[in-house]
Amino acid sequence: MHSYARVNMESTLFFVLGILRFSLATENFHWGYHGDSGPSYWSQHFESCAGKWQSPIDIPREEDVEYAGHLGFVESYGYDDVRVHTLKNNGHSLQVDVSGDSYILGGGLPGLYKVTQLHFHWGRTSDRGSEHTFDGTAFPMEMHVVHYKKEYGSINEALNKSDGLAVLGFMFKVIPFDNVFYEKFLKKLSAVQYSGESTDTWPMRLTDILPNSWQNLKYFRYNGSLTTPPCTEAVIWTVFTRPIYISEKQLRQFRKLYSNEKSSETYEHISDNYRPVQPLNNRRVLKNVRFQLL
Ligand SMILES: *[C@@H]1O[C@H](CO)[C@@H](O)[C@H](O)[C@H]1NC(C)=O
Ligand SMILES: CC(=O)N[C@H]1CO[C@H](CO)[C@@H](O)[C@@H]1O
Ligand SMILES: [Zn+2]
Repeated sequence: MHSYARVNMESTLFFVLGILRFSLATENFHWGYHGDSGPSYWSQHFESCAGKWQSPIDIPREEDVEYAGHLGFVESYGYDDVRVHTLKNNGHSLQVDVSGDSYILGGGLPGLYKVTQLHFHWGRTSDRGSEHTFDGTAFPMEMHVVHYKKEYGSINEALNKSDGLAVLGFMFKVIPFDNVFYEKFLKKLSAVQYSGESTDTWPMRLTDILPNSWQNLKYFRYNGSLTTPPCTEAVIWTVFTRPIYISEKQLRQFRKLYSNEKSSETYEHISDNYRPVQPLNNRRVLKNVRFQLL
């Protein structure tokens, strides 16, 4: 009796210490994109990052992508009313919070998905930066517009479901002149140079920073994950082929953001904040139209 209780107490203690050690290790780990906090270390702290259905992926050659006409086009409602309202530097990316009730549906999505935020991934130079690649080709930047399934009520609930999130991915391409729509919010970047800073923008329509008539465009579809820790496999990906155009000068403004807080002793720019492509592992990649001119 006596010794049983002792053994029991010891194992409880071990168990508690184990949890403590695990959570301390996880809390002390500040994930990033470089060195020993980079993508190849994430799975030591976030189990899902070693999963079988991870993102991003290299989208195979067009000819090798299965055509699934039943997908049709993604529809949206209220998208024109969605306002970009807060820009923030979260230390990993430039994140844009939006306001307004707006949903996407159709396009083979199993329900209504509510828009919540968008953010960007970019390279230090324009030969890289996107997370998804098209048959090995990277783009200088990629934007992710994040939605969660309305019936799950919140993004946290949705993260626990395999169809919880729907993310729209858009690639960027460099042109020799500025994109006037981006100029509007790039003007605000000086207020979010350091990690943790945020600023309200004057209301700007979400559709202004997407490609024209994006709903009628060709896309690739597959099941995957968040591309940042905790790498949860809860994302239905829709990656559009038509790029958004931007100038080199405008891209440079993203590259000037810092991943450190203003009070830091050393500063590093947020750059190459993309995760390398992950194995496809027999997943299907679909396309909604057979041919489309850009
Ligand atoms: C994604 O997963 C769902 C649920 O398992 C499945 O019905 C759907 O066909 C999958 N999509 C693709 C493109 O494989
Ligand atoms: C898909 C998924 O992540 N499901 C998990 C939701 O939460 C329950 C309880 O914590 C887990 O058991 C499921 O695996
Ligand atoms: Zn992203």
